[in-house]
Amino acid sequence: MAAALTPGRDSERSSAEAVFLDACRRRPVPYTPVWVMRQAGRYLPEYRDLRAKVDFVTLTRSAELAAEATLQPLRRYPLDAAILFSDIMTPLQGMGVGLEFNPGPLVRNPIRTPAEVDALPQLDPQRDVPFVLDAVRLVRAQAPRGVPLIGFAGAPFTLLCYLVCGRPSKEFSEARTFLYADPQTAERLLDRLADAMAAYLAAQAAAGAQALMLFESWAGLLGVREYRRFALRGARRVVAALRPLGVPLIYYLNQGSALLEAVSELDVDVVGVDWRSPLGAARRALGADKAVQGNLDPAALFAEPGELERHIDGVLDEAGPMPGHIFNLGHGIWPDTDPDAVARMIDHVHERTARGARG
Ligand code: 1CP
Repeated sequence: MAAALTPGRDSERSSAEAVFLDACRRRPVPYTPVWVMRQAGRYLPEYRDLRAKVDFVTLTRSAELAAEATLQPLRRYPLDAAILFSDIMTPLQGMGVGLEFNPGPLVRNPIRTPAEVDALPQLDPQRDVPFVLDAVRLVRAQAPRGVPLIGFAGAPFTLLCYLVCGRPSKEFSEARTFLYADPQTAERLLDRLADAMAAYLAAQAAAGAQALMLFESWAGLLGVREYRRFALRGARRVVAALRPLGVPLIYYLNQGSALLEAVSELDVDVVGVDWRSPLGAARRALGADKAVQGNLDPAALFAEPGELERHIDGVLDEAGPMPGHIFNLGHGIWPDTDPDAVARMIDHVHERTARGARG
């Protein structure tokens, strides 16, 4: 049965779509929706089969293959949302940044000088990443049960970390020293990245993405003053450009316990929280006008089944009875996770939170 593609009254929409999008907007839902960060990935044998045939870049630059990877976890599990299979660096590659993945992103010529920042071209999504927009359309046409699709991008500061350092890192020290050594150039780079990601996310929404998410994986490395000056500035600029679209906006912040009060100023619908902050405390810091997403420790999926249920219950109890919780892990799922543990997690969240039929 075809999912309704136009917004309508809740009763006209398929239920999975309504449940996830209603939870983003803090409306009452019949059960707590659940999806998993990095739900398409190496813990799934079907993803490993796909990767045995093609490399990661080919996977992200082919609309059919990216759509297939997006749909794999939806066929296996009763998930309440899909996330486009791509990478935060894919649009930068479209802008001409030389990149390899092994497995994390490696930037051939890191960007550090004012001239290098100014030479970064603007992103034209239709011209530079048409395969991403085609993948969005294919997923929308094929998603089972009317499951809604989340489009995403890297938040500007997190992209800056890879562009300046050139590779994954624990400390991203060159990126952080850059903020102190040349703050004006850092701000210019963040503004450029913000404009590019705003165009990229708007194009994903126009192609059919029903919610948009910014991944701020590394801003937790910053103190609150630098977070506000650099990371929040970039995220605000993206959010301001997207707000008029009327699509729910999600901001995931890793290691952000000390930054949640600053995040409360960001005009998003949902904040994704890592496992270090209990959701009750996160809700208090963020205020009543934001939904929360998270935040089971990815390591908890390695617990015995009964223990896993207790850890899930702990997250649900922290989230509390008020509307506006989307269950997820606190960061991406680990590649050596047992796929059956994921099935048990999703079923337990649905069963534990079932609130009976609602109109
Ligand atoms: O070999 C492979 O299969 C490549 C591994 C891989 C995968 C499966 C990479 C390289 N990226 C991805 C997909 C991906 N990346 C998705 C898919 C959609 C889904 O969630 O199912 C998403 C949303 C991302 C986003 C991403 N990439 C983030 C933000 C989220 C997070 O985990 O914090 C980051 C930081 C990246 C960079 C990146 N790309 C790949 C890796 C291994 C990394 C992390 C490197 C590092 O630790 O710095």
